[in-house]
Order: sequence, then C-alpha cells, then structure tokens
Amino acid sequence: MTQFAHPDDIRSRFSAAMSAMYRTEVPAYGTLMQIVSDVNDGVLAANAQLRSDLEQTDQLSRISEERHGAIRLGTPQELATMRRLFAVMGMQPVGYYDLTEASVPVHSTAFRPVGEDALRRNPFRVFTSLLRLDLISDAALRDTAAKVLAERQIYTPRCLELIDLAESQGGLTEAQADEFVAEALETFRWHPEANVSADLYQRLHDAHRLVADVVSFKGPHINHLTPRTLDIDRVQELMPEHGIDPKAVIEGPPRRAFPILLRQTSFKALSEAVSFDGKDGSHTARFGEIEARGQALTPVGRALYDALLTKTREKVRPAADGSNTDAYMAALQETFTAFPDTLEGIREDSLGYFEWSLTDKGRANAGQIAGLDAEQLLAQGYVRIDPIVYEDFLPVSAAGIFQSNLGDDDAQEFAASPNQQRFETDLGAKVLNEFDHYQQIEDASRAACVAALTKGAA
Ligand code: OOG
Ligand code: NI
Repeated sequence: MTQFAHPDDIRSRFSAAMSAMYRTEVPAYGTLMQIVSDVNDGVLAANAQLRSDLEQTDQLSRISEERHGAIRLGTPQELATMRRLFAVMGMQPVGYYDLTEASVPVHSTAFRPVGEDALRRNPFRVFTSLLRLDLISDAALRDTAAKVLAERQIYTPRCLELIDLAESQGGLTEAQADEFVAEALETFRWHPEANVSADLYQRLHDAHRLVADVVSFKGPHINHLTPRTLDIDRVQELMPEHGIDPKAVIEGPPRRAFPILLRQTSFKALSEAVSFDGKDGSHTARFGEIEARGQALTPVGRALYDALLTKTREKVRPAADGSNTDAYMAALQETFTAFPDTLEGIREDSLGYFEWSLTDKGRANAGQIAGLDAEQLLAQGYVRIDPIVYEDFLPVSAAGIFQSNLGDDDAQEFAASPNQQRFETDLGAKVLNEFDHYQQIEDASRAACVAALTKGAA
C-alpha cells in the first residue's frame, strides 16, 4: 500500500510556499504580515477570554497561518483545470459571486477546505474569478482577447501530469506532493514580460483595467494574499506608520462586541515594470489586504446585514479619497445598532450559526445523562455554543476591494447579469452552497453533543 500525502498537508505546504513567494514579489506584504502578527499577539495577551475561546474551539493555532489569495482566470478550460488542481490540496468551490453587480466583468467562487478538521489544519483559500469576455462591447477586441487567451498555457506540463496522477492514483506520494507544490506555484507567479504588445495592452486597458490584467499576461499572477487579524481597526491605523497607504474605509460590518461575517481593508496596488514585446511599460494589479472574520450568518441574518449595509450607503457613500471616512463609519455604526450584538440576541433571532461542543462538565458526564434535550443540556452547562466562523466572502466587500485597486477612473459600466449555471458548466462542477454547509455543521455538532451525553446512546 502506497502512503499518500494528506491533501491538508499539501495545502499547508502550498500556502507557505505561496506566502514566501509573495513576500519576495511584494515586500509590503512582508511588512503587513509583521504588523498583523504583532497586533494579534497584543490582542491575545490583553484578552484572556478570546484566547481561551479560541483554545477551547481548537482555533488558536490556525490564526497566524490564516490567509486567502485571489486570482483571475481567462477561459473556462483554465477554470476547470484550476478546480482539479485545488482538489489535489483538498479545496472545493464554495459559493457563487456575481461581480457584475459592481461593474467588474467577472464571476467567481472561493476554493477552500470544507469541514472543521480541514479548516483547522489550514484554512487557506483562493477567491477565483473568471473573466466574462462576453460583456466586452467591442467585438473585434473581444475576438483578439479570446485568441490571446486560447494560445496561452498557464500550467506547466509536469503540473498537469501530476494532477492526472493524483486523480488516477487517488493521491500523491510525499515526493510527488513536493514536486506538485513547486509546479503549481509556477501558475501563480508574476511574469514581467507581457503576452501582448503595448498597443493591445492599452486597448484592453481602455475596455476595462481588469481585462488588461487577465489577458496581457502569461498566467494568473496571485494578486494579493490576505492575513487574518484579530483587530483590523488597529492594523488600519498602524499601516501609514509603516509606509503603507490603506484604502479609505474598512469594508463590511462595523466594529462589534460579537463580530459578524467579514471586515476587510487593503492597500493600493503597486506599479510594476512590464516589458511589452521589448518595450518598457508598467501595470498595477497586485496589492495587500487584511481581514477580520466573525460569525457566519443564516439567510435571515445575511438579509438583515445586506439591508443595513444598503441603508448605510444610502446615507453616506464612502468616497475613495477618504474625505468622508468618519461620516461613513459613524453612519455604519449607527445603522447597525439594529443588529443584535449579544450571542443570546443573535441566537434568539436566528441570525447566526453556532457550533455545539462539550464543556469539562459535559466530558465528565459523558454517557450518563437521561431525559434532557439539547437546550436543557446547554442551560445546565454540559455543552457550550460558539459562533461558527464565516469562511467565505462578501460581494460588496469584494467589489470595494476590486475597485480600490482598479483606480477610480473606470468608466465602463456593466449591467448586473449573474449566471451561476454558466459558471458551473465552465467549472465542471456545482459550487457548494455556503448556507447549507454552515447549517450542516451546526446540526451535526448539536447531535454529536446530545449523543455523547445521553445514557446508552453512545
Ligand atoms: C478579488 C477581490 C475579492 C476579497 O477578499 O473579497 C477578494 C480580486 O481582486 O481578484 O479577494
Ligand atoms: Ni481578498
């Protein structure tokens, strides 16, 4: 019997390799990692309750490991192969995001580990977008772009062989896994030589900056890597002191006692030297981002979140130059007073998902309880509930991140046109519905607690 490397382990190696590569490509990322790590240490030292909660739920070790990245692909074939590549490291497509809503001509999914054990081992995920050339109005340009994309091969030949091998063998040996990580990394590398002439680059750029970013290069360079921080407001504040210029506002919900969903901020894209058929030029695409993750919301909670965010933006639209940041943040805070900020309140209104686990008292009484249901077991301290962490993304936030590094001068508008079916056909699989998934985690954890405690049920 051959011993295969565990997909979680391959993902950890890949995530570390990607982080090391990005650090050399984008030095400000290294600086940001250092700020985040210092702030996280400070928060944990000052907040014993948070440290203990993270320890209890076995999440402490993943915090410093935690990051996501993002790429933008050009063709359905590239997307379908990317799905197979990520599957080798235990990452599945979760969720469908339509970015045309925000005038960005892509639709996306997040490849990520599913299931608690895999997330604990390493939660690395990649927000993956597919360009929608069909939305480009200039037909000649569209055809030219399609031709350029059809001719490129973003995967190394050995990477493709190893994906085939992983599928046919049912895994990769340790040595093959190491080779796979090195080969897969090549796809995400920055290439300073463009695939197109300076003239074509300009035409693509005029259609939409994002089109130029996808079509002009040999591969889908990783465009950011995002560490998770325990205090995003503090990191936002510290960035300028370290020579990093953050975007004006933190996307997502306001600061809360019980964080929900996702808060994100980024720093502006770098201008990088590019050679277009030997002619010197530049391109801005790659940037840095940080995020803070809170509780996953139910469809009811999410609807309330969306409504309150819309209401806030009707009052104050955050300006990219930061001129009304304080007014926006104040309006956000004010509007969100309508969203309960206690665990009881969130649970009472069925706004968020919770994970159930045994307390010390519960473990001491395993298999000995009769006649109590889950709520009674909770009330009597045999079990505890903790918010389930939101592992996904937010379209409005993603749009804000896209926009902040596309510049504020992009004129072309697109009508919203979600097309999940088309996306799934191109992907070659259905995306997992994130709400169903969180619901399953909650239900399974509650059932497991009841079973572990109940007399004669174990
Ligand atoms: C992806 C932007 C979305 C996030 O964290 O919401 C994203 C991109 O710019 O390609 O990464
Ligand atoms: Ni991101």
